[in-house]
Amino acid sequence: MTSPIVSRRSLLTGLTASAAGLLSGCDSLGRDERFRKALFSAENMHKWLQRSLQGRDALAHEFRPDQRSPFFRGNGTLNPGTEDYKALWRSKFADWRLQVDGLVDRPLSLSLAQLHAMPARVQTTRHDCVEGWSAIGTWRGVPLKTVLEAARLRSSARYLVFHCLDDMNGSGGDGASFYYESIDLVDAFHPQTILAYALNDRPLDVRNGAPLRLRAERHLGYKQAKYLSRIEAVDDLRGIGGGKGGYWEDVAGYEWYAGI
Ligand SMILES: Nc1nc2c(c(=O)[nH]1)N[C@H]1C(S)=C(S)[C@@H](COP(=O)(O)O)O[C@H]1N2
Ligand SMILES: [Mo]
Repeated sequence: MTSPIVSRRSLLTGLTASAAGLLSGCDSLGRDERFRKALFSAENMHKWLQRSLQGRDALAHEFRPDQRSPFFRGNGTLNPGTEDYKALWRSKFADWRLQVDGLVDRPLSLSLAQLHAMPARVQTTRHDCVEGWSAIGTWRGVPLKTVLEAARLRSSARYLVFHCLDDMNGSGGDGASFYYESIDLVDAFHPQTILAYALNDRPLDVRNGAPLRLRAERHLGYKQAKYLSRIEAVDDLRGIGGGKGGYWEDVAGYEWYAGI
């Protein structure tokens, strides 16, 4: 007889194992593209497992400040390097603004000083990059929820798109392809989702996304958009970029839902 009391861990292990069993045991069915898409989307499975077992508002682990990594390395763009960005940097970002628009009743254009004046959250968390490295750092910033409430997010909004200042093609011209990412409303209103302007008690370095970056602590590194310029509220991601909700999702097939 199996005990009716099942720990969350053994339930998770069991479910994961049976999901893996299903996947490997259904090779012939798995070759049917439509069937696989409908039933065996690892992304849907992952999302379902994480949210049903941990709850939508579960917090990412927070560390003590003395557990920080001695150095928080940079990854991806280390400096947007455009003329626009250089000018912003020279002015110490006094001329930089964060636009908040799309499906909001009150579009905002926020300066760094205005963001600094809003209530802040501080969190020491671990950043996990899919390329195989992690770092623990202390982030300080404004909860995204606060900004969305100030902008009066409309009830038709379903996703927030984060537009960045770095052009991944480096052209800045017609072929410009700026980094972007997106999250849904559950993550947008999660208490650890903040717009961070400081790392380890200092203003963000250019390497780590100055002047402002997203921290959505339940997600992998590539969701943590750096060099923010605009937050756009939308009801559908298909009209943004290549339509998959993020730069790496569009160009390299990364999963949009990068929950950890
Ligand atoms: N605008 C922008 N944001 C970005 C990236 C990027 O290249 N451009 N790289 C992503 C990836 S893959 C990771 S792991 C983290 C790295 O953050 P860090 O440079 O502060 O370590 O930023 C993410 N956000
Ligand atoms: Mo990454």
